[in-house]
Amino acid sequence: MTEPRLRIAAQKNGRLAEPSRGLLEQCGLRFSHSRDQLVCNAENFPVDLMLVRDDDIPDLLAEGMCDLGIVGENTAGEAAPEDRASGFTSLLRLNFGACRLAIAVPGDGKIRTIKNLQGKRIATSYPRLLRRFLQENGLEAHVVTLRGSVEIAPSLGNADAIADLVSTGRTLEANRLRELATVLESKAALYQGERPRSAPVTAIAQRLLCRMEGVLQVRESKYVMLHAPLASLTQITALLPGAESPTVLPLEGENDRVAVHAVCREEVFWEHLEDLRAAGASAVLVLPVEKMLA
Ligand code: PRT
Ligand code: ZN
Repeated sequence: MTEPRLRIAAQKNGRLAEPSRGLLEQCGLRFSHSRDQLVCNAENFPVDLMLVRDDDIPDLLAEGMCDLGIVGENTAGEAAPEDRASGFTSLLRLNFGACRLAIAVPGDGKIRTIKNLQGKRIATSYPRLLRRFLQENGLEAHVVTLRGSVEIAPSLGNADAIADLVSTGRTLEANRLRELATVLESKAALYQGERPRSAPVTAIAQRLLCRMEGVLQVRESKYVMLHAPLASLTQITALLPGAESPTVLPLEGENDRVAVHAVCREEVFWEHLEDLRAAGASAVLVLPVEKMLA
C-alpha cells in the first residue's frame, strides 16, 4: 500500500510562487529540484506540491484534487464572494502577497467620491467582489469584466473607473489614476478543501499547520533575558512586548534581584529596552528564536 500523502496546490510562476515554496521550506520540507513539473514531491515529509496557475487553486480545493492550497484572498474571495458553500475554508493568513483590490478613477475626472460611481462603467477582473461592494454601498454601476490590462481601460474610453489590485500604487500613478476606495485588503492565505479526507492525511495537515504557525510566529519573536529588581518585577514584565508569563529565576547570591526570561511575540525595539532599563532592568539580552512549537 502506498503511504498517504498530503497534496498542496501553490502558484507555479508569479508573485506567490517563491514565497509559498519558501514557507514550506521553512517548515522543514525539502523538495526535489524538478521545478518544471506539475507535481513536486517533498523528500522528507509526506507532501506533494502541485504547481498550478493561482486562479485554478479554488476549484482544485473545491473538487478535492488537492487538500490544501496557498492563494491570495482576492482570488479565493472572487471564487466565493458570499462565503457560502465554496468548498474551501481559510486556515491561516500568511505574511506575503499583500495588496488591495481598489477602485481607481482618472485623476482629473469628475468622479470624486464613491457616490459618483452610480451608473458608471467600472472595468475589473474581479466582477463578483466588485458587485458585492457596489451592492453593500447601495450603488448601481455597469461592471465590465476584463481579463487583464484593466488599468488602461479608462484611457481607451472603455470604462469610467477600474477595480484592480494595487500594492505600491505605481501602476495607477503611471496611468494617471487615483485611488477612490478599497474593495478588499488581501494577503496570501492557506486554504483547506472541505471534502472529507482520511485520518492519516488529516494528521499530516495538522502537523504541517502547527509548523507553519510556528514559522509565522517566530519571524517577530525574540527571547529576552534580563535581571530585574524584585521590587519592580511587575512593572518590568509588563513592559515586555507580547510576552506571556515570563520565567522568573533566582540569581545566585542576590536576594533583591531575579533573572527574567520571556518569549516576546511582538517586535522588540530599542525603545522597549530603554524603557526596561529605566524601570531598573540590567544585563538585557535579546536573542532570535529559531523554531517554535506551541
Ligand atoms: O499565472 P498566474 O495566473 O498564476 O498568475 P497571475 O498573473 O494571475 O498572478 P500574479 O503572480 O501577478 O499575482 C498573484 C497574486 O499576487 C495576486 O492574486 C495577489 O494576491 C498578489 N499580489 C500582490 C498582486 C500584487 N501584489 C500586485 N501588485 N497581484 C498583482 N499585482 C499587480 C497590480 O495589479 C499592478 O498591475 O501588479 C502590478 C503592480 O502593482 P503596483 O501597485 O505595485 O504598481
Ligand atoms: Zn492568475
